Amino acid sequence: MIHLQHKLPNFLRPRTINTNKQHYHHHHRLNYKLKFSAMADIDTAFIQAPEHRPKPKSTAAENIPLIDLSPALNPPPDSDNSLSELTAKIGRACKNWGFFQVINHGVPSKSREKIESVARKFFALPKEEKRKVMRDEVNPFGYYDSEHTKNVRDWKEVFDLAVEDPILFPASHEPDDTELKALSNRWPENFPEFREACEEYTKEMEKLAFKLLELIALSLGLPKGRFNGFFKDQTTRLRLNYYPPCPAPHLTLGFGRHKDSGVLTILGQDDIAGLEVKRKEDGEWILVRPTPDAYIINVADIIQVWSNDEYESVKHRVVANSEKERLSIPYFLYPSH
Ligand SMILES: O=C(O)CCC(=O)C(=O)O
Repeated sequence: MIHLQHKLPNFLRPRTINTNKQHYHHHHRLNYKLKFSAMADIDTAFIQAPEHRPKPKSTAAENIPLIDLSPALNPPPDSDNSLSELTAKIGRACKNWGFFQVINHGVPSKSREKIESVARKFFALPKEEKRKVMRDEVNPFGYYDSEHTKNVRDWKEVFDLAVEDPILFPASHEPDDTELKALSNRWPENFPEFREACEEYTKEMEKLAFKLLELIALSLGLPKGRFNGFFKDQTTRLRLNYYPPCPAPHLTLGFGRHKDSGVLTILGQDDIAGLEVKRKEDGEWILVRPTPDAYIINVADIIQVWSNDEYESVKHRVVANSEKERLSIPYFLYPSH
């Protein structure tokens, strides 16, 4: 009897997986996908086309700008100067990267620790428990474990909640349909700390989001409250992203390439790197190394419009990790529907 494994060329054998690009192109793609996924024992729905797979080694030589928000939150005596320096830094970061990190942002570390702790407990629950609060066709809030980005499945699980509860959404995608529907969050049973931690955290995020929005308005030479009027009946959401370890991180992504469609995003990532940002100057994917207690901010599509394309919404993605799980918590600021 012939052992299939012995017939496979060296680079296709288990444990000797070679991520060299040349090999990808030498083989018929479908064949390659099937063989590879069988060995790594993952569903082919997760496999990225070769050009979208992570590079064998991430570029992290330079990190995205790190900005200290204290001049805006605890203004020192010469606050005019330091505030204008701060807005200039934010303006440059938005223009050159579309991404930056903030420290001294005013969010208590206790709120962040609490939400991280309940999120980890939630994702550690048995699948049947998590599926009790599963998203459905009518209501997109709750748990979901088979998200697709650009038709490829992401190696992650998520939990979504709306900041305004209930939240008003158009009843259909038809442009002429003015009917609205009210949707409510779903909460896991017998887990009151989960809801409390999420609600407390979203309040902190909201304060930071409006502070950032004002700084961004100032950086564009606009009055600081220029954008504040668009948020009555806001459709802002918070998401918990859980990325389990993945047996084939060279073929998959935790979250495929995408841009955020809201106003801006405030992302808390744990200490496991995974987020990559497409650098504007050369299109390279740059790994955002975690900075303790910092938040990552990115310009999303609506700021791109509000700034007349001065600040562009930038593509990003999340690479998977073969050993470690990763948790991230984005807050997506959205105006009303
Ligand atoms: O997990 C991350 O670091 C980024 C997540 C993200 O891009 C998103 O949820 O839109």
